[in-house]
Amino acid sequence: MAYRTLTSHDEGAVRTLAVNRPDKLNALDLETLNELTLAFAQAAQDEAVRVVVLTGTGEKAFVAGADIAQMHDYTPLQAQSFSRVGQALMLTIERLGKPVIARVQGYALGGGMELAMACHFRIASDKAKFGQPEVNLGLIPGFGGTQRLLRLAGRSAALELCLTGRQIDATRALSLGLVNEVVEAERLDETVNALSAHLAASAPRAVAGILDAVLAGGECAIEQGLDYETQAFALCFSSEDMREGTKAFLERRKPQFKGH
Ligand code: CO8
Repeated sequence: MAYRTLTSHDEGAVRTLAVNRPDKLNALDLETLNELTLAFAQAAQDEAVRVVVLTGTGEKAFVAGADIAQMHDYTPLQAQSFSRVGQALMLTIERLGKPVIARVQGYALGGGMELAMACHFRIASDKAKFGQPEVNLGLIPGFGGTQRLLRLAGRSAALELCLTGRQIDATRALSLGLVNEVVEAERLDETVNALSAHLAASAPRAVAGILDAVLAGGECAIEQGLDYETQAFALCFSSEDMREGTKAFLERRKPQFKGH
């Protein structure tokens, strides 16, 4: 499938999607949101894809936010629709059932930070910058930023970043729990590749169960969350990989997961 605003390439079971508007610092216009939604839906359906890496083209930006030029003339109803398209994309990513790694090499601002927060891992270069600068535009985050930042980093960080609109560097993002790891820019690809290879070799039924139990179960009362965990746990027993994983342990060898 050819995209106008994205690039997509597969290496083994890892699909890398890159927002490809480097002259606009990969800002998210409506077409990009729609193409990302399609690309993630296809990655979800394609059994050969076990892990998705999401990044931006060029060194300068992961994604510098929603496209301000496009938003400038929006009516409230267009803004509502734009926000809903963005929020649906973020939910599609979050509930993909396969791990999604944000490879953040530069600016992750506004909608870009929201996009990174919808992913399951954020690996950042030491040159990355994060922020929710919407308040500086007379706006608030509209792709789920107030909610995901609150859940990832707590109320004080969410209020600080959203109310000041300040940029923070990767080290501060790490200290807030916003990113998983910060590495030198030159080591970003090798770090992302090692993580994606590790995840791609895992049993997909178990991986999907963990994502579901943590993400869906984590939003409920503990009794319902525990029920999610029980259902996901039980479902693993339908997979050949679970028999293989436990057998390999008993036979003191490494498991060979086949994805069934
Ligand atoms: N939208 C559109 N174009 C952008 C954006 C953006 N978010 N960011 C950068 N660009 C464009 C610039 O206009 C410029 O284009 P051109 O060369 O045609 O003039 C090009 O990218 C390069 O940018 P700069 O010249 O500004 O590069 P600098 O190195 O000087 O600055 C910055 C880099 C600091 C990242 C700067 O570009 C910047 O501040 N960008 C905007 C960051 C921002 O405010 N992001 C938040 C946007 S609002 C948002 O994301 C809301 C999400 C929810 C929406 C839901 C609404 C309904």
